[in-house]
Amino acid sequence: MTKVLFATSNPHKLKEANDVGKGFGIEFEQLKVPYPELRDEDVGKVAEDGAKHVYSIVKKPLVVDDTGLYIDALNGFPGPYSAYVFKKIGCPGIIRLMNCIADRGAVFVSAVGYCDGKELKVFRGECKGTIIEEMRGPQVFGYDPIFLPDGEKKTFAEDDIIKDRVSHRRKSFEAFCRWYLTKNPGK
Ligand code: ITT
Repeated sequence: MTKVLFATSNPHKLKEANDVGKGFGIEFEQLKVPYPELRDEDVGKVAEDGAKHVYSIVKKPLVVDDTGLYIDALNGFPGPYSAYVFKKIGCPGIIRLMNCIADRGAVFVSAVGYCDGKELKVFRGECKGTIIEEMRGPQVFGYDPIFLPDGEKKTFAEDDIIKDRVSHRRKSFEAFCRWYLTKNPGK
């Protein structure tokens, strides 16, 4: 297994990254180094800045993941502020904000930032879906109980196999793993 450091405080992100990584022979190892998050509409910019910042501390190649839930009818809110908004109002607050709103479309965007001192890269993954009117499934990871991915009947919280198959993180980490193996053949 090739090991890659993953700077995150979030054990769910780590697990999901490793579910992707194992198909590529890559194991992500948690690095608990907090970093200040840049304020930008684009989680890609936040991830890029975060990777650069953590690299300047640990001086080893690493990835970070910044994720946002962009709700169409709320002009992309909470987007890059998803962590703050989740802490303040959680899923019930989002359901209330969407009360009587017919357009339930939303997209999860995950951006993996990689920095090794020479290269600074970003890999994005998106998953479109809808915000449902009540929470479904265990309240384990963020907005998962209110996010129904397009074409599925279960929320991300109700079915982690579906999440592993179609999620924003599956796509961003797959793109990273593919690129990383091309860059480090035989590793
Ligand atoms: P880091 O240490 O990696 O930054 P974090 O939990 O603070 O971990 P973010 O800054 O990317 O992560 O915050 C995004 C917010 O969106 C946070 O409240 C999460 O709970 C939520 N979130 C992120 N990915 C999610 C996913 O796949 N499903 C549901 N909610 C998610």
